[in-house]
Amino acid sequence: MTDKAWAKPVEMDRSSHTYREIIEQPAAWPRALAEARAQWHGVRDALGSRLDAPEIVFTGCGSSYYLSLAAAAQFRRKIARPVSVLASSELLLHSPVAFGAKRPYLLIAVSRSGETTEVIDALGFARSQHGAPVLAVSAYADKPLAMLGDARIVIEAGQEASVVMTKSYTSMLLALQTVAARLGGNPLDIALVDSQLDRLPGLLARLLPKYGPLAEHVGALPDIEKRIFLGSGPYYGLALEANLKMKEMAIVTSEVYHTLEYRHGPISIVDKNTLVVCFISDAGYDYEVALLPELKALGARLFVVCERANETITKNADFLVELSSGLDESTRAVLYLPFAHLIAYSCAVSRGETPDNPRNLGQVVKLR
Ligand code: F1P
Repeated sequence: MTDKAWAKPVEMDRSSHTYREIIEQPAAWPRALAEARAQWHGVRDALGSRLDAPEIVFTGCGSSYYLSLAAAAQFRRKIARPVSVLASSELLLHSPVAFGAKRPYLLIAVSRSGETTEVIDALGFARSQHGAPVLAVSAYADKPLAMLGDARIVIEAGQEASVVMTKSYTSMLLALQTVAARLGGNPLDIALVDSQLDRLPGLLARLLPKYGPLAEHVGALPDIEKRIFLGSGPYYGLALEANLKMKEMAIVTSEVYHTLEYRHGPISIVDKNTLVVCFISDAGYDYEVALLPELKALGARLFVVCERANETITKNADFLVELSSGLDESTRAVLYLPFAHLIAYSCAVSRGETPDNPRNLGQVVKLR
């Protein structure tokens, strides 16, 4: 059952800009949605019929690669065309085996900074070798990526002082959900999606005070040695990002899998010092929930985020976030991530790390 010890806030330093950027997501999201909607007409005018390319390819690095995976899942719900995702280095260096034969597509290049060398070089490769038009998605208008794109969506609400991406990821994901609806082209669906996305900031504003202390308590648990993140479908890109936050902020090893993949070998390491963070979907609900008692039987501590908890979840989740959003699994996807941000942040601070200055990391990877 849920550990009530978390009811009192964890004593920790919250003065960092990383923490501030995590908790200001309810304020950032309306801005991100407004920025995306305001720029859509410019994108449509700049790309014209090139928006109707037979395939869409996302590319990015690090968090922006994981964001691309999450965004692609959103796009596949709204458009009938193939949507592919490649880490920028794969597109740039291994396209024959990573992408396949040359074929027409629209490239959507994602980068918070707009300066990551691999993304910029991948844009140049796609343009010169594949003749692909490019939609750039970034937080900065005056950096190379946005300036090189044939069109751009700049989400200034995602601008961060932090090295690690938090609100930038969720803000750009919301922007891409806004674009996905518009590419679908149905005015009624666009209006419905916009109205649903507009509910997310208020939902998070309610959920953060309710469950944030729980996440911070879990991050600070002293006897956790292994940390596993599980997510599938629209949540796999989110689970990858949650895992990266844990690595980047807390400087610990952690692992991430498609939820049901976990049984196929990696589950062997689970013990009483293992925390498993599970992002429960709607489409996979019964199958994903069935894994929980198996993990508990092996001694794992379970942090479960779901829309609604059934009896199995309530019985097996040590720590439970029930979103009760009233939204479908894809539309509500961003709501899962802030709790993982707080788990990672709290774990970092409890281990004496400084998330504002993570070891071995810089805000941008430049190769020259
Ligand atoms: C991509 C990235 C980040 C990572 C670090 C280095 O940045 O890999 O995901 O956390 O900051 O850069 P960007 O291309 O989205 O600016």
